[in-house]
Amino acid sequence: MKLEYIPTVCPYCGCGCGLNVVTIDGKVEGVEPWKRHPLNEGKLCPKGNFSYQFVGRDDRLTKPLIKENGEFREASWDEATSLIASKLEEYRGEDPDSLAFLASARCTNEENYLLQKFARAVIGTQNVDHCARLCHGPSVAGLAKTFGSGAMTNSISDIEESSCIFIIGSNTAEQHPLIWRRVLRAKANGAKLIVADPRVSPTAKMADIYLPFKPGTDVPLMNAMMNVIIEEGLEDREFIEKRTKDFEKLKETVKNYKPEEAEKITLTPADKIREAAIEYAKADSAAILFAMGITQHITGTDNVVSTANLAMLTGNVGKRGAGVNPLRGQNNVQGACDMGALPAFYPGYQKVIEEDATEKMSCAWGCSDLKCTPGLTVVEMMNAAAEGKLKAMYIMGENPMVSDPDIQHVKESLENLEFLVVQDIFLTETAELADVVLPASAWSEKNGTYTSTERRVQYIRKAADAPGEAKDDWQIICEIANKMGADGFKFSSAEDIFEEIREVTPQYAGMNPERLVKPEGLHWPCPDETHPGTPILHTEQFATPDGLGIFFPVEYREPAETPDSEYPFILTTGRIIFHYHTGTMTRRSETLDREVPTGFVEINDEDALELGIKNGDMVKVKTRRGEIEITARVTPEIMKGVLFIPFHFAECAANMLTSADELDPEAKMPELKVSAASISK
Ligand SMILES: Nc1nc2c(c(=O)[nH]1)N[C@H]1C(S)=C(S)[C@@H](COP(=O)(O)OP(=O)(O)OC[C@H]3O[C@@H](n4cnc5c(=O)[nH]c(N)nc54)[C@H](O)[C@@H]3O)O[C@H]1N2
Ligand SMILES: Nc1nc2c(c(=O)[nH]1)N[C@H]1C(S)=C(S)[C@@H](COP(=O)(O)OP(=O)(O)OC[C@H]3O[C@@H](n4cnc5c(=O)[nH]c(N)nc54)[C@H](O)[C@@H]3O)O[C@H]1N2
Ligand code: SF4
Ligand SMILES: [Mo]
Repeated sequence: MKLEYIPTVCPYCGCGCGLNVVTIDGKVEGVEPWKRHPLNEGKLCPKGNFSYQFVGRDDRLTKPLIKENGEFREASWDEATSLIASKLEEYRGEDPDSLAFLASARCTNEENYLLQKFARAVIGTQNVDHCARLCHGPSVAGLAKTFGSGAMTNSISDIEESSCIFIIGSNTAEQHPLIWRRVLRAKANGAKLIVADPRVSPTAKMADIYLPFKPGTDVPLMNAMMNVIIEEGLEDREFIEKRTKDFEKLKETVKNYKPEEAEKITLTPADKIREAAIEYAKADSAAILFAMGITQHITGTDNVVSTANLAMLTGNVGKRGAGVNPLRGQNNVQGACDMGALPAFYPGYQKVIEEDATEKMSCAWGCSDLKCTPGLTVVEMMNAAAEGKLKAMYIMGENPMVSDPDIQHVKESLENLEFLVVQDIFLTETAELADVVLPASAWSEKNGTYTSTERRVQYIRKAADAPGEAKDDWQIICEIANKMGADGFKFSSAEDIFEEIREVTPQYAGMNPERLVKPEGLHWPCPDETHPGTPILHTEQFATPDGLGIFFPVEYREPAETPDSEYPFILTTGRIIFHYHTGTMTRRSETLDREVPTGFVEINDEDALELGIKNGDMVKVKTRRGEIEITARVTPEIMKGVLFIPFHFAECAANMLTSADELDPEAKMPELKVSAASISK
């Protein structure tokens, strides 16, 4: 018997915890702590602990599948990739923009880099996007506007040094458990914890100051906090003077948001707003942590801008224990964005609209027909497919039939395509609709790099072979590109691809195998091989052209839907600790599945009493898009008038109810956190 420990990185959330995969005679049998890993120091959350369980499932995809007369049949790699290559050539010949690509925050940097390169250099379209659009797109847009760069400003360990932590719209305890550990340590050292959330989430339960508030009213809440800070003279005048501009504009706007006025909109008691504002402003170093509660709105970018305004107002940027920290969700969503799997950016956030950048990339990739116009975003792709403008799609490692808003619309869109390729590790709800399904290897079966939420780039390591004929995503992309006669896809390893990434991505230029092999990895920006990496951004200057942070005042805008007599509740959606997104992995893990086998809707106990709904009853939840049947969880821990559904469960899918009609004008985010809904027995 041969026992091996292979150090690698957890495949789930953006914390980027290190763990050892344990193999017995080459088969994955478990995971063991990695004690020296700087982030998690040997600790794991339940998902990390059981992350090995789904890889060995016997329903893994093992052979390419081609659909014929509505049924899948097994095919050889040669047949499947030849078919795809000829179809893609056909659509490219008609119009490159009739094709679109979804990359994957579950895949490595190398794989995302290649998929966007394929879309751009081989097909000639900028239509490449991924789930960041439904996630931290507004963080990238909002922080680029204010700070000039859209990533977490500080590192995770740094949170421990905060004297005040303001968490808004993040259920850190359940969704980023190993960041939460640092929050608890800071608290044990005396830091004050302020949490704003419509639910008394496990995170909110630990707060020193809890601010309940109505979903979709983040802007007035934060404007009111800034109003108090300025009224009380607690702003950091020196920081404002030296490092920022347009403070007067902010002052003019927030003066109209007195806490008593804000209370009418947010339903947060005015004295609580005052208390939180003063606590945050008085702290030596105060950190803001936020996630989907802030971003998943048509005002997502405005909400993010508000967090940046608040931090600059109090001088809480560029120092330890402070900052504005969007907690990135997926294991490699930071990396997928860095690699340019976005329709408006090349690798390293070089803008598609800038001719210089487009010329540079054309030169690097040896192609001539790149356009300087951004391509379609996730929801725009679905709309274009429904309208027949998009003819074919290639989806690598995403499951929009559960994760995208308004699933009925997604289904119609995908069915309207002439040709759909899905590359996944399981036959998902989305793969069921494909013309060709390609089997990919999973995280423990390949080499490459992931970039965690704190911009830490780390190696993942192959521990065992993929099942059947499944291949690494990057190998599959290369095979199709080579069949199409493309240059620039003759790679023999993930390391080879990384060398090219370094050449075209300034933030990654200084990372080489000798440096990355260390357990600490490297934080970008790391511009050359002598550079130590950058755990804290904006210490001296912001990343804006003149180095100054910019205050952008924002006014309250209502969500796309507000409750009325027919749909009197606000439905919000999110996650729970045991499950991950569309459940393809956690629901195939027996330990996690046993914890929570299906979905539920949380409803406030007083609302439930009025409607005659008891805990455990089957209820119907309805919105203008559709309705689902689901079990009721009656609890005092959610605000009156608000419902909450975790979106992991296809049989009672929250996204049957959400809307894709309106989008954030800048980040194109749909309103996943607010829908008008009704509930009945
Ligand atoms: N267990 C687990 N962990 C995960 C994931 C998972 O699926 N499962 N997914 C990962 C990914 S990709 C992401 S993006 C992160 C997401 O991590 P989080 O953003 O922390 O998760 P959510 O549950 O979507 O939403 C967070 C909180 O927002 C609150 N909220 C609802 N409406 C509003 C509002 O209008 N304003 C504010 N301020 N708050 C509101 C909800 O009550 C909820 O407590 O988690 C990552 N980690
Ligand atoms: N209502 C509502 N909807 C939401 C959200 C919400 O809060 N509320 N949150 C949004 C957010 S933040 C996110 S990030 C998205 C997530 O949306 P998705 O990314 O669509 O969700 P996942 O379930 O993570 O899908 C990843 C897919 O990749 C596959 N996979 C895993 N590893 C590999 C691999 O190595 N190679 C390949 N090829 N495939 C692999 C998995 O089997 C799975 O099918 O959902 C969004 N949708
Ligand atoms: S906190 Fe995130 S990265 Fe760490 S073990 Fe849990 S799911 Fe994995
Ligand atoms: Mo996400």
